[in-house]
Amino acid sequence: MEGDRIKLLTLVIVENGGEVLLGLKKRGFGIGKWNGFGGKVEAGESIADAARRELSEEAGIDALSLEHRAISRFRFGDDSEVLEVHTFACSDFRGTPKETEEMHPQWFPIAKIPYDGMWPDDMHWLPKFLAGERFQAYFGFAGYDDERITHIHFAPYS
Ligand code: 6OG
Repeated sequence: MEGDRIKLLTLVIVENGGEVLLGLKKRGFGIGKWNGFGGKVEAGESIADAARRELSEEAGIDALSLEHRAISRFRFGDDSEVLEVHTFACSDFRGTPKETEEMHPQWFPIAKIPYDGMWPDDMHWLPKFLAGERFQAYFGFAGYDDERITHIHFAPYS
């Protein structure tokens, strides 16, 4: 909407032979949740470069290729800020995931992804994402202190 402040963020979902790498967030926004790896896009940085940097900082691995597959937008309550999360698939990387100050990484078979311990939007989009779909999504949350989803909308990727 007009007047919205857009905050650009990245998220990388690492896939390897039917398993997905998730990290248990040890601090900051989403603490205690399993998620992909990512964070804020810094001034002067491309979105893909930010995705690569955050993956390296948080999981200790280097992406050799990244595929931009989704844009998800999140609003909490009637806040004018919208989080715009650019989500990439990575199936080619160098290094072995290691625990960092921010994340405890772990591989999960797709059938055992811990949706109960993730952001509640994830169960709506991650299965599509892992099936190779590209999309845009919008999720409205009740508020910052109330993570119930009030709106969901999917649109074609563009
Ligand atoms: P830092 O603030 O730690 O980056 N993120 C979300 N991920 C999911 N799956 N659902 C959400 O629903 C999210 N909101 C934010 C983007 C925060 C990281 O968390 C992701 C970033 O990778 C609300 O720098």
